[in-house]
Amino acid sequence: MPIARPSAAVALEGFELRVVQIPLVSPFTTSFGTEHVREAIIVRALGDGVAGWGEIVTGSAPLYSSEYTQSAWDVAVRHLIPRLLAEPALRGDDVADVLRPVVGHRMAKAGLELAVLDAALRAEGRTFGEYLGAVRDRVPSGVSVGIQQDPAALVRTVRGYLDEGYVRIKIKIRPGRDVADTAAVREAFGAIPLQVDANSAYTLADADLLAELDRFDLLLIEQPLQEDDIVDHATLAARLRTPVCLDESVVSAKAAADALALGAASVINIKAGRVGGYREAVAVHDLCRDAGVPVWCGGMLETGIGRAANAALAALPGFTLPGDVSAASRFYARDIVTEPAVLEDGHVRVPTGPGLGVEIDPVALEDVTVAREILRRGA
Ligand code: NPQ
Ligand code: MG
Repeated sequence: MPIARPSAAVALEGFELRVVQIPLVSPFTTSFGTEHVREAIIVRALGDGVAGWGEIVTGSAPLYSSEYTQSAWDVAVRHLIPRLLAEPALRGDDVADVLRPVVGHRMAKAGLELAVLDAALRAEGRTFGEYLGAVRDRVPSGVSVGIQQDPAALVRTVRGYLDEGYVRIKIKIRPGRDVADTAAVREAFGAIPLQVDANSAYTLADADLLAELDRFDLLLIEQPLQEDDIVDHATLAARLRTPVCLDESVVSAKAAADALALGAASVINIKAGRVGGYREAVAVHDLCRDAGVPVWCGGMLETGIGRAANAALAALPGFTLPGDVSAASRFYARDIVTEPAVLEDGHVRVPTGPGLGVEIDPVALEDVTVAREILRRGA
């Protein structure tokens, strides 16, 4: 179901951008590196009497994708925000079209779109979930577990999350930390819903090794190969019993359709930042639903802003697998919203207030802000 009713238009007066650095409760190790601090960009869209919040989910270095803090900041300041401020009034629905001439930079675009949508929906008194087409008031919560010191430490960490109530475990893998780690979790916890994420760490030459994971009855293997290895993913998928899920490769609804047509994936991870916005994320959802392909909502270690948006997105009907929408406490001791997402009976609630339905804690935000710039119309 495409978005039924467009958002109201906002007369934009400017944007505030902030770089934030938020300490993680524990280091998060993936095949591309270890993070101790989450760096991200917080966006505030300033309208006539309304404001809205967004989040650009880039990290400090171009390791997960080509975008990173400084690239997103630069393109937002020099190219994206000037295009938005050139519009006398702008609906959230039209942000993607206005920004379309700029190639790529999808995370930057998505964060700006979210801020405009939040402002418009707050002004209307409509929730982000209603706008997107959410059909649930809470979503099942999975957790993404980083690579640990050794398999024994991984089992201890996973046990902690299972005790908290997370309904699905995803472990990060990389060459040398794959079969034994997966085996340890499967042996320790039996038939729990379990999947693995390689973040592009393998090549097709590793197909025999990856086929060893077939014996663990995984829900899926996420992004084993490089972002543009669509054909190799199709070749690999034909050799594995484990369903292949794409993350990094799915940069648009068109990329999702192409991957499905080629047999490169049978499950898709949807992240609004990676596809350039929430409207595009809904388009990916819609085409997968029409094709009978299960989707789930990915995570980018969002603050309470992006996390609220993800909870709303994950409440759409096609999200039939638990996502990486965890409680804020999975990553942060102190969030920048007044009511951080909590885990209740293995679920995270979809906020019910206008717009994103979360309020910013101004002191917490100020404490993590390391750079700030305000761009005004006509300035
Ligand atoms: C994934 N997320 O599904 C991503 C990877 C990821 C929750 O596993 C900074 C920038 C930190 C980008 C951490 C999860 C990041 C990041 C993880 C991306 O592949
Ligand atoms: Mg992933």
